[in-house]
Amino acid sequence: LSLSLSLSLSLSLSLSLSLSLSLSLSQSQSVPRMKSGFKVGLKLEGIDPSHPSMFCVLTVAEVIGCRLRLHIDGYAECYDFWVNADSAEIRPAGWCREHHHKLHPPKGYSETDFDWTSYLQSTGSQAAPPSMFTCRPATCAFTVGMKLEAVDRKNPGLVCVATVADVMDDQILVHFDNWEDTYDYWCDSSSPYIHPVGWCEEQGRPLTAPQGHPNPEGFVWEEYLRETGCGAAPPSAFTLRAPHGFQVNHRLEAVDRRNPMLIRVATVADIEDHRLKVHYDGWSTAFDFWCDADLCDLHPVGWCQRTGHPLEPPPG
Ligand code: MLZ
Repeated sequence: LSLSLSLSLSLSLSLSLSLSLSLSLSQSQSVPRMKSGFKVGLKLEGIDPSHPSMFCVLTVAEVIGCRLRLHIDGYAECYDFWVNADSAEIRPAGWCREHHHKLHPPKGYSETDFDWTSYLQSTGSQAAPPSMFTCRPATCAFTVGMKLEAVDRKNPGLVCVATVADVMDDQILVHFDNWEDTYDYWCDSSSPYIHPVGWCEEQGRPLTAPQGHPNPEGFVWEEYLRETGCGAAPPSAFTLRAPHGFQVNHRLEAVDRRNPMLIRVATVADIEDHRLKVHYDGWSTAFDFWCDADLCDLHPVGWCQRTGHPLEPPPG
């Protein structure tokens, strides 16, 4: 009796733990509603993770559960990357043209002579049908060209002058004025990293002027907006999200950062309002890392089993 009592106790405990965890998870982290239909060889369009401003021609190189390894056509395999099949960053062939985004063609093709129909024919391949992509009808109040103040996520101590460089559904591409696109990132209107014009002044924090600004210490928004002929993003467009619900010691399943093909048993080691520190169970704390709570590579306990993905247990 005591055994079955403690068993059912621990079962309900783990149930309530995973329940509280799934409440704090975003759509991209939970078990997808549909089984993914992606097959090796199918072609598609998507964002190059090392150049977030670029949409590229991609091929499915490997499928594990509902995760895909994508190859950037014409480029070395070392640029391959993993996404969830329901990622917002992948789109069917023809999406860029239809939505007026520039498509970066495979190496060896110029922008003007790339054409999906002849490319599929000459490579003897097929495009992933639109029905395989998760549809995202959401919108946002930002438009391309609007200015804002944004955290440079590669230098998180800096809040810098930035511009909405692109919009896709409810996501905006944050670009830092006069910097290369390697600092760019996609986020939605509830991101804790973006603020309206004037936020730094209000908070008594320094604002980093655009690179090469003649007087970076004396940067004045009014002048800059006039000079660039741009408008500020309206404060109402920003919708700060609630803090996440992760708690220290919550268990989860997390993609291995060094070998993103693998998913490991992990534990929440520390928390902040919008971030958490992930520890891989059984590994040195030297591998612990801080990430945003909405990172697509974090999943609830049971996710691997339910999506047909191997789970790396703690070593030993
Ligand atoms: N130390 C770096 C900071 C770059 C900051 C860019 N912010 C968008 C450099 O000067 O290269």
